Amino acid sequence: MLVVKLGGSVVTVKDQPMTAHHENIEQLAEEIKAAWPSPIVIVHGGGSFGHPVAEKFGLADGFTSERQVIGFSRTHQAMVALNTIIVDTLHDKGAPALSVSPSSFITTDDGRISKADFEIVGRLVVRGFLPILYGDAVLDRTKGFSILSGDQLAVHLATSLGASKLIFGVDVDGVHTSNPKLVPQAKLIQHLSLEKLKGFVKIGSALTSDVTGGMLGKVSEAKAAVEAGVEVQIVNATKPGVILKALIGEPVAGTILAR
Ligand code: IP8
Repeated sequence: MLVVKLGGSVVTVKDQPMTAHHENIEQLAEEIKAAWPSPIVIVHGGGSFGHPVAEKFGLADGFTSERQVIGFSRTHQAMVALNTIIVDTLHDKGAPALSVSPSSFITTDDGRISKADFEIVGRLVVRGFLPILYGDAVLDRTKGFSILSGDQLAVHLATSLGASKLIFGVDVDGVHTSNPKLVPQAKLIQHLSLEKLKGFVKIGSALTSDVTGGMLGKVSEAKAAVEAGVEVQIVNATKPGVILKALIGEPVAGTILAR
């Protein structure tokens, strides 16, 4: 079983509210269909759909006022809208994509997944479906609400379902020595062992998020998957052919995180 997390910056145009990146989605749907029928679960991020709405209503801070209830619904609905575009595109390519709504079966405790029955997702895969989940607004035991990132969800799915590989499709080639969007000399790190990974997370935490460009959060989440024996691969999903190669196990530029 393979779990693929498609980043919000891949499937949406990040600086344009509620704008899907149709070209990337079409390309990715084609590649996922080409790798079919191997057992695959897809998770996608929020990009310009979920994040602006969640921020507007301060959902990440938890429940603080009644007006956030509509904000929770709207955040979820923004994610459903993006999910529908992705699922429809996969259907057009002939893949039996099936939308699975995280807020309906996952709750968190202080932002971390505390209750979830992933068995249904595994059973859907066995029955021949291609489940498509997403980062979502979810109920939280201590905070009332929280925003469950697609990264955390993908790691939990991969470990619970015993996936052989977890692929993160992002908009850069992998983990670099610094943020490649800001530092042109940044070098790609092709392999990160668990030992190096721990050091990386430690060093990264001391730096600003500008330096790590969102990669730190991903790597920190991914650590749990690596510890559980799941190989994690971070690749550039905006480059045609890369996700297909990662799915069928062909060599491709990127970062491998493994024990
Ligand atoms: O983009 C968060 O998922 P992410 C989704 O994977 C929402 O962090 C609802 C903002």
